[in-house]
Amino acid sequence: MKIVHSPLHLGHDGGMELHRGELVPCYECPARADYIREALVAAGHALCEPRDFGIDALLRVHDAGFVAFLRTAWSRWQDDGRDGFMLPGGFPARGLRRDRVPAGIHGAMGYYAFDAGTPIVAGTWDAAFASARCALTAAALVAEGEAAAYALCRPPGHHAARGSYGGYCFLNNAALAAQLLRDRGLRRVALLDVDYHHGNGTQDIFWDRDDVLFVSINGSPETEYPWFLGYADERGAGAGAGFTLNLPLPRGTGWTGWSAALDTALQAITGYAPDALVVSLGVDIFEGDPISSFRLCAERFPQIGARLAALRLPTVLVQEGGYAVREIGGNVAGVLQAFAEQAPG
Ligand code: Q9C
Ligand code: ZN
Repeated sequence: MKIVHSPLHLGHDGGMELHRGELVPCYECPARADYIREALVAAGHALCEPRDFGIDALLRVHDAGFVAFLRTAWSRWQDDGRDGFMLPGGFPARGLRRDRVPAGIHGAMGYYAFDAGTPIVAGTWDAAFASARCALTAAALVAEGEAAAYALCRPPGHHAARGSYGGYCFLNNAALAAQLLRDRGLRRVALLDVDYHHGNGTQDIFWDRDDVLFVSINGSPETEYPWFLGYADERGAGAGAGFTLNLPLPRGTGWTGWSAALDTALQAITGYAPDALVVSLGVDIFEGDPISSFRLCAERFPQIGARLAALRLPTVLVQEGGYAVREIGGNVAGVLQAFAEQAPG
């Protein structure tokens, strides 16, 4: 199957994240995408570059002010005489104003970010925009008749909301893919997020809509990042009431619990009778992941792929997390296997 990927991801590198009280090199590193690309090429998949899309494509799911912030953040940081990497030092939490975007770069960063784990460096905007174009291109390929396509996105996207970034994510690649499918005439899109972490950004974007069903299997926010979204009682609002489904699971969940949640998720998707499927494919559900706690062994990934492919829906797979760098390529290739067998080329 077609793998859409851009080398521009390499520019998003060198930042540090605040992780459990320490500044450490980001777990979300360039080698992740390199290992995935190598494994997929070795498995016979066809690499292609993303097409051109303009900023307007991003504004289908993101606020203009937010996108402008991301696009200009690094040059504003440099104008402030700084180098290295950007992290915020404060956020508009309870009791603070959120109706004004501060004029200075430090305040603006705290306004748009929601954690101190998502550094911006010189190449971040080009990488994030290219990552978004990969997802948009994969969705366009599927809208044009491919049975399935995979976007090798880096940086990932599912934590990025309409107007905020965090969790290693800047632009919501999967949401952009789902929106493009809608804009190309597919009437109902199901978005299944299997990343270990809850896709708070995707949920935010589609919260009040019934044309995109958001289903997530995620570590319980009681103990897991992003902590403030991803509970089972979040079901959507307005026209979107009933079109969000979260299936939170406790730390340490293994295949029995996870695959039962997948059954529930697939049942909800089938009941929705969508015209297409977008998968937020995080492989940080792997037992060897350094920042996650589910216990799925490598053999489970082909099984997951087979169950997704069995839906027989036009499918856009979008890379999200996965930080066990040495095993990441094999795990992603495992998921894609059944799709490739179904639709060669
Ligand atoms: N400062 C994805 O898998 N780690 N993102 C917590 C808090 C954040 C994971 C550190 C994990 C984000 C796409
Ligand atoms: Zn994750």
